[in-house]
Amino acid sequence: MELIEDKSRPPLVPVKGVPLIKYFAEAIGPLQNLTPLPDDLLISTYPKSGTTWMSEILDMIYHGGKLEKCRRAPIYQRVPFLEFRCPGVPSGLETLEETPAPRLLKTHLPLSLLPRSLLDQKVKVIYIARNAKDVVVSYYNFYNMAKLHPDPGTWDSFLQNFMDGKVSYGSWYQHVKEWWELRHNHPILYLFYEDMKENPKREIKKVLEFLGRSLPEETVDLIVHHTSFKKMKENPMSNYTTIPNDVMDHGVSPFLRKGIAGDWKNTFTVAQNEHFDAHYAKTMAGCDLKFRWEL
Ligand code: PPS
Repeated sequence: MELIEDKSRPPLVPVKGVPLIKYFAEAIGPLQNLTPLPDDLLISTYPKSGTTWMSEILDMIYHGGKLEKCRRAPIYQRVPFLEFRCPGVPSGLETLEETPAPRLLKTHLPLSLLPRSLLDQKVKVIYIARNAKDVVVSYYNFYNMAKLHPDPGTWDSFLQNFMDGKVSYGSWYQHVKEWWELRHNHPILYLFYEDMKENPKREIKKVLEFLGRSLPEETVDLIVHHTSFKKMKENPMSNYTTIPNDVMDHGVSPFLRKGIAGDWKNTFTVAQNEHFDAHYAKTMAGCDLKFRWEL
């Protein structure tokens, strides 16, 4: 683990045209040597789309719903975040080396930066997509509290940067579309955050089927209960409060902030919404992906 004194808000660094957090950009090269194991499972999302929620669900599935086992470590140690690097905290690759099989892996990378081996070896993927308006509001709050990001500026300028793909991980539009298309030639379960909110049990059953696993009904109910927003928010092993305060400041905004569909209405102005909708219609034209903006 390296020690770097100044880790405050460095500017994003483009990698193959995709802006990334500076330290994550430095991880992309070494990550390309990743050797997947046959039973690895990749959780892929654009940021703020329900990654942590799905990670907790999967860890519970992998441990047969045994709570004590899922409390063994914080979520970012149980589910290594591949491109993660941060001074003073073990990197994603370092964490991965310590992780026994069967492994759960997390990434937000677009396909152009994903280690090729994950695609070539057909590593199973669970992709979660969330409507762009809730993503950008969640992302703005996250940028404010997670100090590895540059200063987000005003909400209005952040919204425009998001629409222009000038935030960390680049374009939401391209991300959700390219992973959607990948389902034609890769084993992917493509899920939606809004569906998980509407009926988590139904979505967990889809996950079980995709994994070829089964669990007793009462265990599935237990997983639904313990991965609820309320339970995860109060669980230090899933709420990121174990990360040093100078990296994530929960006083600015908690990591588990609101956990609902449609919260964007509390932040978007009418004018911003109209501007966003017009751009959205153009950018998503011809794509058969349909999102729900509220429940
Ligand atoms: S990250 O940093 O990209 O990995 O963030 P990610 O985990 O993908 O997304 C964080 C948002 O997901 C919400 N969340 C949940 N919603 C409902 N139920 C559960 N259990 C849950 N766990 C996390 C979290 O609150 C963030 O959304 P916002 O809208 O900011 O509340």
